[in-house]
Amino acid sequence: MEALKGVKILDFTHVQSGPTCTQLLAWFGADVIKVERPGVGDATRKQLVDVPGADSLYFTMLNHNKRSLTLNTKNETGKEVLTRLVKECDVLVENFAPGAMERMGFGWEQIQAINPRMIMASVKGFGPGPFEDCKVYENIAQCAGGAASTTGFNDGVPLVTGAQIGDSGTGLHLALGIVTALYHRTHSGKGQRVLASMQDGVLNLCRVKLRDQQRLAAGPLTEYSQHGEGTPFGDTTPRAGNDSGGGQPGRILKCKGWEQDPNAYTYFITQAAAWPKICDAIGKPEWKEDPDYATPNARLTRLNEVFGAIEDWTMTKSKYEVMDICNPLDIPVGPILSMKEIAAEQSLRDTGTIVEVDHPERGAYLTVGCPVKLSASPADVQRSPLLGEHNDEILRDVLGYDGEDLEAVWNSGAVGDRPAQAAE
Ligand code: CAO
Repeated sequence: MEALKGVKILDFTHVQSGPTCTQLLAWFGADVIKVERPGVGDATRKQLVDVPGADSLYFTMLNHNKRSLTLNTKNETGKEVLTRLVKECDVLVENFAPGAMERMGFGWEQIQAINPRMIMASVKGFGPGPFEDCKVYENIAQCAGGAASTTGFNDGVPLVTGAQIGDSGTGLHLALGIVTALYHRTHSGKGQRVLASMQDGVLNLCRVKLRDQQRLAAGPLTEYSQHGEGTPFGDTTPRAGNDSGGGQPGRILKCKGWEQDPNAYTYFITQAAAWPKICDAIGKPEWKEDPDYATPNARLTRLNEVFGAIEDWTMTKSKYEVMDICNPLDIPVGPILSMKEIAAEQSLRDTGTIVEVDHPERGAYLTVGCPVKLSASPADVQRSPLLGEHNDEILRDVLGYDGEDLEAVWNSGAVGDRPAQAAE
């Protein structure tokens, strides 16, 4: 049974942040009606195109299980259709530039007046304040949310990360806000405004770095490699390279084949409890009792030497052999997996984390399925809709247009040109 069955989402999202959110809600069973500009659609349909003429992977991988309605919301009939949609739906989700919904005539006040039960959820780059009017993309959010200043090596430039913490991360935050507001509505009977700003979302994910900013007042951050290397700390949380963010030192270390394979590496954590087993495994049993190495505090000023010795050992093994040896010993390690390896990983296929989907324009492609698994409500990944694929179906079944009324909507141009097979 789909957990969100019966919940209708009016989906005005585009690009990545908003679509991630509504895709999750669709996987949990909501009916997601994606509204797009006639003849144009979500800009990502035609970005990073790999199969000429087909919707891009950028679009298809973010818009599964949705229905597509093309609607010009600046056309008078389009506004009437949109008003009916607002009455029918439970949640409106949007991530337009600030002020776009208001300019369309569908700001929070108008939405509440049309349907007091409606939840209106938005992603914006920034929350209220000096930057609230700015347009924002992923990497800007990573920079403004504190991630870039704390990512990279201490002697290098700030770095952005491949994990889309600004877009997909904020989409996740917004989805939680929406489900929470839906729960609140079950006893209040009222909708509410839900806002997830990308800066807030990134900062939430960088919480440990604000922790370290405050710890600096009490002295050097001893678990950072730069402490043992004798590099003084400044007055702000530094970039920590591949140091682990917690109290158990860790590093990325070379494994056998690293000279040819850019991903022949493992992450290795010197968890305190596992230290004796680490010493035995790497052939340094004397370090178990030696006061210079035996305790976590003693090791903090020797991390380069410690990890150097561990790397001498990991370089004699493949990243999978390191995993096979360390796991039974409760030593936390993890291989650096390439996207090629992840795509081929059978266990990820078995759990529905990697899914092969068929698409009428582009054929079969791989996507990432729902990352959250509900035991009674498993997600069934369905291909993304073609532009305007569900126009007739939504106008009839959701909004009750029929006969002349339906013809009038088509003839107004509000939903674009009628597809050849439907026009008769
Ligand atoms: N019918 C008629 N008009 C429509 C429409 C429809 N169905 N759908 C959208 N439009 C209009 C909007 O009303 C808006 O018009 P106005 O500017 O005249 O009010 C316009 O299309 C485009 O909106 P936009 O400014 O949001 O689009 P953009 O491509 O210029 O900016 C982005 C994109 C992402 C920078 C901006 O939307 C934004 O900052 N969003 C919030 C933050 C966010 O989500 N960023 C993450 C994006 S993923 O990296």
